[in-house]
Amino acid sequence: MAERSEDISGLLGTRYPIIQGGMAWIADSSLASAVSNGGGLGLIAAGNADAETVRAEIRAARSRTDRPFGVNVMLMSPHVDALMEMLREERVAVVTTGAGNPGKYMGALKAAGIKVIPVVASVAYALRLERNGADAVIAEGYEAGGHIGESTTMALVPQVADAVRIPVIAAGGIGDGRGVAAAFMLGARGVQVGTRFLVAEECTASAPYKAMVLKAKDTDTVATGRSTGHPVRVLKNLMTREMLSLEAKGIIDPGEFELRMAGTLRAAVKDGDVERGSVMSGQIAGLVKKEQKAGEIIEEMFREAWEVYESRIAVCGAGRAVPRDGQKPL
Ligand code: TUI
Repeated sequence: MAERSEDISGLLGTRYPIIQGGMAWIADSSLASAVSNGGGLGLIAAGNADAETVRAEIRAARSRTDRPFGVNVMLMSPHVDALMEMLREERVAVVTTGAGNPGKYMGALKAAGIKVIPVVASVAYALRLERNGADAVIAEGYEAGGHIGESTTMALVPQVADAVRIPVIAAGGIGDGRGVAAAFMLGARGVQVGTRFLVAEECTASAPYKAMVLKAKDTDTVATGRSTGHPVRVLKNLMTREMLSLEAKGIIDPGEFELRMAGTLRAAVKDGDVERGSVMSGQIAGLVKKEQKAGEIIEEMFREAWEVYESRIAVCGAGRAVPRDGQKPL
């Protein structure tokens, strides 16, 4: 087992301890191979795609990179059983999971030599998956885009890090080197970044989707779908105004809500309909200001993380035996 103090680059076989978020419809072989070539772990998001579509993406990624990459499985997918079987055949390096419990697939994936890294939104769930054999967990906070839990990254990461022995990867609200440094201070041994990679040059999301992320302010995301029990963070637009109003009035039942949302992520990502579509994004969109190559994003984030660690740690007075005003410490 890895030493407790090591970051996850050894586990992942990457240069840097960073995973790209498994963003449905967005995270394809183009983005995944660019992130892997840039020193992180790229992910292909299976979303609701069928197994053969995802297999083709895996093969396309293999033609673009020799580095390891992974596949994110969204456990609410109707194709999940066939997907898991295909992933074992393809022997992908890493499988991350979201929006559900991967417990029943864990044994078979591990037997095929695949590293399994589930996303968790609570301590209890992290502990359960550690017992089931997870290689690491991604503790994803409320700041994240897409389907979200209740706890913030700031509160969730240290509590999960205290509870489990496997590495914890922080996700939700991490968009630059300050976020990376903060995540490690909270006990994480790696980060997962989604929103910042939405505007990577190699990201194939529609131009209007990218433009909306680049223009977003700190307060521009909202969580729709609370009434269904599956809140989803998106950028505010015509669709969110309509759906939030229906939810607030209590005049839409969960089934009808899900029906109306079907296809809206695809509409935003592929057709560029950013008014009626779901423009999933994390709260950190407000600091994402320029399009860059995925590899540049990674290099910049880790360079900044070192710089801010060295410059900010002194500001908080860490290690100061006597306060600056000369008084005795409390
Ligand atoms: O999965 C995500 N984010 C996603 S999935 C997605 S696709 C989608 N599209 C439309 C509607 C809904 C989803 C978009 N964004 N993040 C990982 C994540 N997983 N966040 C929270 C969770 C989670 C929540 C509850 C994982 C497990 C869980 O409970 C499992 C259990 O059995 O207790």
